[in-house]
Amino acid sequence: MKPEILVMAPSPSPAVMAQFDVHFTCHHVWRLPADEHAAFIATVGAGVRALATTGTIGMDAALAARLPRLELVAVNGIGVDAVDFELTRARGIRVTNTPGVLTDDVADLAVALLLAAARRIPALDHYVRGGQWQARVPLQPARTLRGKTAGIYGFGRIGKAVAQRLAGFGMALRYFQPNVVAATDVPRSASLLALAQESDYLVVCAPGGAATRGMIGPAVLAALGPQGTLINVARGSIVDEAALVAALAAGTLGAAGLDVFANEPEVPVALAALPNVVLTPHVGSLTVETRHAMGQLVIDNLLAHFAGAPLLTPVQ
Ligand code: 8YV
Repeated sequence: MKPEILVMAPSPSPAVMAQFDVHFTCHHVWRLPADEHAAFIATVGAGVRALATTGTIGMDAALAARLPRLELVAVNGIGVDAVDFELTRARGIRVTNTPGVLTDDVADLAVALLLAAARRIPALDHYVRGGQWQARVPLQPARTLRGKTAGIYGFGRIGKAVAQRLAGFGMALRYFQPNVVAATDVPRSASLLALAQESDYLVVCAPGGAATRGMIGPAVLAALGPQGTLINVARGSIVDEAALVAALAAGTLGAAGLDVFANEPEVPVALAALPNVVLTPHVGSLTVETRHAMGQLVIDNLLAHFAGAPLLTPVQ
């Protein structure tokens, strides 16, 4: 008999979706409207041995309570901050994620947002499409990246990949995270506040969760300053979103490029109304190639688990 798994979200890769159904008896939660999810999970949950979930859905206590035979949570993403680890530890449930395969695309998007914010691409696109060019509306020049400092908060795989790319633009680099990173030429600032003070661009690449919640608040945003730009491709929870909107609206922060938000898919109306922000809908890893690789890693972890083999990318 094939193991039963609960699939919370689809992969855009047809090959990945085909493998799910070949190897497992799948309960595809995502095929139902959101208001039917709880009832569906209550019906099938008793037989479920593994959960295929995403970085943002994760697994909370309410979901886990419906899955009494759960052995493995396979996260299709690098971030595991939405998984209740106290609970998985207590119940001996293993957890996997998809590190490595999404690094380049997420770093690319961070750079794309930085460039778009620095060179004001969305506003200029609007300027051309809206006929303002033809109407000869005066344009202010943007600021160059060359010689400016990018501070990277969270210097893991993605942070390092962002640094590598930005070095190519002639930017100076710094980083901050609590533990010192060995074998890097990039200097570490004394604190997150110091990093913001020393940077023109603050690029957030840190993991979400309790340790980073609200770390980018009024003081850090003020330190980044009126010429400063915040880029976030990590988790919305790291930024105090109300403080961010207030700083951008008041001009005490220059600009922002955001792929992640505190309460996705909700985006504060006041944030979306600002001209000095570039917004994308949490798509750092959303390319055909990367989503296929992530989905394949989910499948391979599931197969390894049910074959009694070592997990490929265990978190716990
Ligand atoms: C995805 C992510 O949005 O990797 C992560 O932690 O947030 C993203 O890549 C998500 O997990 C896709 O399933």
